[in-house]
Amino acid sequence: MSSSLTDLPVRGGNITAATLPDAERKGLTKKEIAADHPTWCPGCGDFSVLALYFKLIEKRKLWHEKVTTIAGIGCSSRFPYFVQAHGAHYIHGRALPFASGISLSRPDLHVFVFGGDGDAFSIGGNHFNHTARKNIKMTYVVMDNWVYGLTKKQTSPTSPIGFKSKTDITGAMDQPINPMKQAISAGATFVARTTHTNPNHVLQMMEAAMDHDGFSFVECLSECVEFYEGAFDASNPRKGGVFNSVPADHDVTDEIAAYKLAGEPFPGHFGIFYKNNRPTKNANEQKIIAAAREKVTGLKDWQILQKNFDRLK
Ligand SMILES: Cc1ncc(C[n+]2csc(CCOP(=O)(O)OP(=O)(O)O)c2C)c(N)n1
Ligand code: SF4
Ligand SMILES: [Mg+2]
Repeated sequence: MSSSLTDLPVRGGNITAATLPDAERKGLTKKEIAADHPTWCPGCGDFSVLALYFKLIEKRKLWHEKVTTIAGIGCSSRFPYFVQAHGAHYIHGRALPFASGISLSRPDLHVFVFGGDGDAFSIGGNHFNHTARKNIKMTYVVMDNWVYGLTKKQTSPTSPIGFKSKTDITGAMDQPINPMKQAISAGATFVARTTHTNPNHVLQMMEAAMDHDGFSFVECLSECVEFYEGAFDASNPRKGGVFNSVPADHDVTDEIAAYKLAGEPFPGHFGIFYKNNRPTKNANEQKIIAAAREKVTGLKDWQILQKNFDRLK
């Protein structure tokens, strides 16, 4: 543990415990990791995702200086405000490139990105595809509420056909994106689906995603009680719906089988649909860096970089 972290300022105090060996440090409590009081509407599904993120941090002893929480813009993307750790509330749709830079330059960090369906699949749609295909190590949880919440009810890329909103007053007419199919076909190496109404399952999925070495994507249904109330009732046993886990015999390495699962009509299944161990961009880049270092012993990193820039002149 680097002693330079001792005085690292964090809202609410300094990380004094960071000087202890890892084994002697206690996991953070919810009190230590919770920042501002969430400003979401009472009953919003996003509360439960946040509470389970705190649980994950506590359970896995992810200390302040080892975790970063990034988001774009939207109700769901307010997430980092409410977490007492390093992070950023970044530009709408641009959370993934920002998080990619962090992941590639700081392999010691757990990089988590949270956001909404609009942020992920509208304005951020291209970034989603490229981060997935590059397999950059991070966990991306999309809190899908099938609507733009923050801007007060516009059609989102996941809104079902017929959904009436301020941008489709007679009902949405465009084919919605299927986040699971999109993630699998873009090249995400971990693809899972969960819902805020099943807390244990959300925690399980986030934990499995965090342990995956690569780009892990979790679609988490998160109801917007203000602008799309009841959207997910059919997946909630407390509202007369059904919560079906991914069948026990599903082979998570079978891309075609995962794609088929993803194509089932709502409420479909919940769990890990797909997983593969393709090398990450993080690992591939490290190989190039190591090879470059071998060739130019005795030079500092910035001098190697400078040499590369000079070659471009
Ligand atoms: C460049 C840019 N375009 C548009 C907006 C307006 N805007 C803010 S959030 C948002 C959509 C949010 O929807 P979603 O990502 O689904 O998040 P939710 O609020 O539903 O959680 C839009 C269009 C913006 N802030 N920046
Ligand atoms: S508008 Fe919807 S998504 Fe936004 S905080 Fe309220 S309930 Fe949640
Ligand atoms: Mg949304």
